[in-house]
Formats: sequence, structure tokens, C-alpha cells
Amino acid sequence: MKAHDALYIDGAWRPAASAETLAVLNPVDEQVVGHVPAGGAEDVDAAVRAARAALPGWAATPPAERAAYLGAIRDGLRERAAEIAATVTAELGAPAKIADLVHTRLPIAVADSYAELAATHSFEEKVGNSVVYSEPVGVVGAITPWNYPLHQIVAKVAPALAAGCTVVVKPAEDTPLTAQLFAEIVDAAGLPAGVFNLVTGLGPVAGQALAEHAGVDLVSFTGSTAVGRRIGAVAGGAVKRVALELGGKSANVILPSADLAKAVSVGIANVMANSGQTCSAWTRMLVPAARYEEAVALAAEAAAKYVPGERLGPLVSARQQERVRGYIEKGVEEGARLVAGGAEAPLETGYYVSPTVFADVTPGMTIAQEEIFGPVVSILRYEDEADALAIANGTPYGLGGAVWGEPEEAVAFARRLDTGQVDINGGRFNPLAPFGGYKQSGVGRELGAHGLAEYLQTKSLQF
Ligand code: TXE
Repeated sequence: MKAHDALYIDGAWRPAASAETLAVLNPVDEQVVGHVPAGGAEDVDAAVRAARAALPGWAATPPAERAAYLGAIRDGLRERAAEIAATVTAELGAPAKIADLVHTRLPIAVADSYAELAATHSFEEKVGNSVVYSEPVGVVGAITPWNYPLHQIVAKVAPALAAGCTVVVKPAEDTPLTAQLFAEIVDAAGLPAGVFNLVTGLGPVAGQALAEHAGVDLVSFTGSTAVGRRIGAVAGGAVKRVALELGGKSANVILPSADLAKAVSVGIANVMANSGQTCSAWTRMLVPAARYEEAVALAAEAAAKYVPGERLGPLVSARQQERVRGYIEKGVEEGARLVAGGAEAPLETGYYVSPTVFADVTPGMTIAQEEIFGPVVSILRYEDEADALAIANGTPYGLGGAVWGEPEEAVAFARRLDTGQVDINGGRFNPLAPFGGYKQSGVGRELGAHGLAEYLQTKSLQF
């Protein structure tokens, strides 16, 4: 595994101001797989200055040319797909199949969608006696988490570049190697110096410096609600744009008319994929009382197929493993019935947590309210549709969700959910569909034309 001992600023790999480095661990064997520089405020400042200097030129580059650069980035991602998957496996612990199918191919599809959108989007529009121009917001500070190391970066950088913005990325300290690989690909695509910059470092140091920098016009953050709140406050105080993609506690609502076996098995797979480290994961399964025990038995059986170390990868870090085990203990303490898994670590080495299913979960329990971010599913029973709706909407979050049942009924139910995205009878990922939260799950949308709009501001000329 090659790792850079430098930051990518103004079109070149440059040493950080301090010689301090951060070790990157493989969550499977707990061994060090690389070191990256611990960038600080001085480095962030250099990166933001480079992005500002590059802004006028990039903003004035015709959208079709920006689209061509995005196409080159997409091609670079395709060419180095195997390396990307291996890097994600090394620093996140994702099993090889998921590293390829989800962590590599999905962001390639997103990059592709923006290469297309940059070329086809209309950046000016005639409205009556006015012409309305969509112009780039400016310099973007992108702060990304570790759960989808490449996707989280591409979902911000691709629309920002398509819009004509320049970018400084501060990736998560747990997964900076994939970010460095992405920077290499951007570099090879030949973008003008300063359009894309990468500063690795700690959240409260490099991340905070980026969010607070006066030269940043928009902060796009994905991560915990706690940090998101602070970033929102900083951005609000400075009157700069902000996009926040935060936590979730999404409901998988199984209506009486649903194919129960399918809804349960896809529901379990949805949570176990990426070991539960997905902000939109369907962590609450809502089942009609009449079919409750049947669903519980099916769920326990489905979960047991996710063998830790085989189909189920570890969590990203010892810290996350401890956090998730703490939630499992809390679930038991509060009286939920454990039907699969448990808090005990299943393997001696690696940050694994067993696939865990709780039955008899009531809506007020901690495990039914807080984001666990591990392979843990809570099954709740409901009496009628009104009850199901109140439970589904009864958390501070509203990011994803699913409804299973007769299609018209399922759509009608989904329309009443306070959430940004709902899969009907197991929908497929669509890189053009807007993704983002209602309520405390965030502000703004990613992906597709809605994602592009986050990076644009409008100017109207009247005639
Ligand atoms: O997140 P942090 P953590 C949730 C999930 C998880 C919990 C904690 O519930 O269990 O958050 O994860 C940077 N100023 N999600 O602690 O700290 C940090 O360096 C500026 C949901 O890892 O929010 C990283 O780049 N930046 C989620 C990014 O913020 C700061 C994905 C996210 O890290 C900062 C990840 C600061 N003061 C966790 N402090 C999702 N929505 O998908 C940290 N950072």
C-alpha cells in the first residue's frame, strides 16, 4: 500500500507545515497500513488560498469543458477500480465484494452522472423579461466521513466541479488513503492547479480550520449530528452556505399486504451491508402485530448468515466497536429481547460486532431512537397504520426508509413519512435521485440535479 507523506495543494503534493503524521489501521487485523500528514490551520489556509486563486478561471471554464474533466476523472476511477477497492478494504475492512460493488462502482456512477449533468444542465434561463444565471457558489470546504470513503468525496467534489466551484477536501482520519488515491486520479485528469485540494488531518484541527476559514463560501459536511450542529453554527455566524448530511434512524415499514419474507431478508441485508455503517440504513423494522413472531424468526435466521470475518466486515475502529457494543448492552438493560448476536466481540482480532437483532423493542428505547451505526436491527410491532406512521416518524431523524406492500398503499404511506428518501418494495440505487434529510438528518441534498443546485447561486438580469 503506497501512502503519500504530503498534502495535495495547488496542483502538487506538498509537505505539511508540521511533520506530525496520523497512522491508518486495518480494522480486520489492527495493523498499520499507512501514515498520512496531520495537516493543520496553516495547510488549510494554503489550500483555501489556492482554491480561491483558481476560482475565477474554473468558474469561467465552459460547462462542456468542465464536463470533459469530470469524464477524465470518471475514466481514471474506472482504470484504477481494483486499487480503489483494495484501498477501501485495507482501511475500512470492507469485504472484497462490497468494496468493489458498492465502494467503487457506486461513486464511479456518481462521477459519470455529473460528467453528463455538467454537459447538459442549463446554467441560464429566461424568465419573463429576465435572464437568470446559475453561478458557482465559490470555494467549497468538503468534510467527509469514513463510512463510504470514496463515495462521500465524489458526492461532494463532482457536483462542486460541475457547478464551477473549487474545492478543499478534508477526509476522515480513519480512511485518508482512498482520498489520496482520488487526488492522484484528479491530478492525472489534468485539472488546473488549485481547483481540487486535499488536506488530511484531524477533525477538530484541520476540519474545524476549514469550516471556520473566511475564504470558504460553502461548507459541505457529512458526519455526526454533534459535529454537524457546530459546523452549522459556525457557517450561520459567518453567513456562508452550508450543507449537512447527518445521522439517521430509518424505518423499514412492512405493511400487512407485503411479501413478509422478502421484506425481512432485504431489510436485514440493508443493515448488514457495510456492517451497519450507513446513515440511511433501515435500522428499525416495523411489523404488524399479527405477524410479529414470524418476522422475528425470519430476521434472526437472515442475520445469522452474516458471519463476521466472511460476509460481515468489521467496524472501522475500536472506538466505533466500543460504541456499538455499548448500545447493544443498553438495549438488553432496557428490556429488549436479543434474538441474534450480542455485545460480545465475535472474533479476537479486528473490530467486529456480531449481526444483532432485537425483538420487543418499544419506540422510546435508546436503541429505537439513537443512531447505533453498527450491524444492529430493532424490530418494533405496530397495531394499525396510524400507529406505524407515528412510530416511523417518532425520532428526531428523517433520512431514508422503506415501505413494503401493495404498491399504491406503499406509495401513499411513503408520502406521509417525514424522511428524504424511501425505497418502495426494495428500490434500486439511483445516482440521479436526491439524497438528504428531513428534520435533524440534515440540510440540503446530494446527487443529481438537486445535488448540483447546492453548489450554485443565482443572479438575475432584468431587461
Ligand atoms: O464522526 P465525525 P465520527 C455518525 C455515526 C457515528 C458517529 C461518530 O453515528 O457513530 O457519527 O462518528 C470531521 N470540525 N456518523 O466521530 O466526528 C472528521 O474528521 C470539523 C454518521 O467519526 O462527525 C471527519 O472528517 N470537522 C455519518 C468528519 O468530521 C470535524 C458518517 C466526520 O466525523 C470536527 C460518519 C470538527 N470539530 C459518522 N470533528 C453519516 N451521516 O453518514 C470531526 N470532524
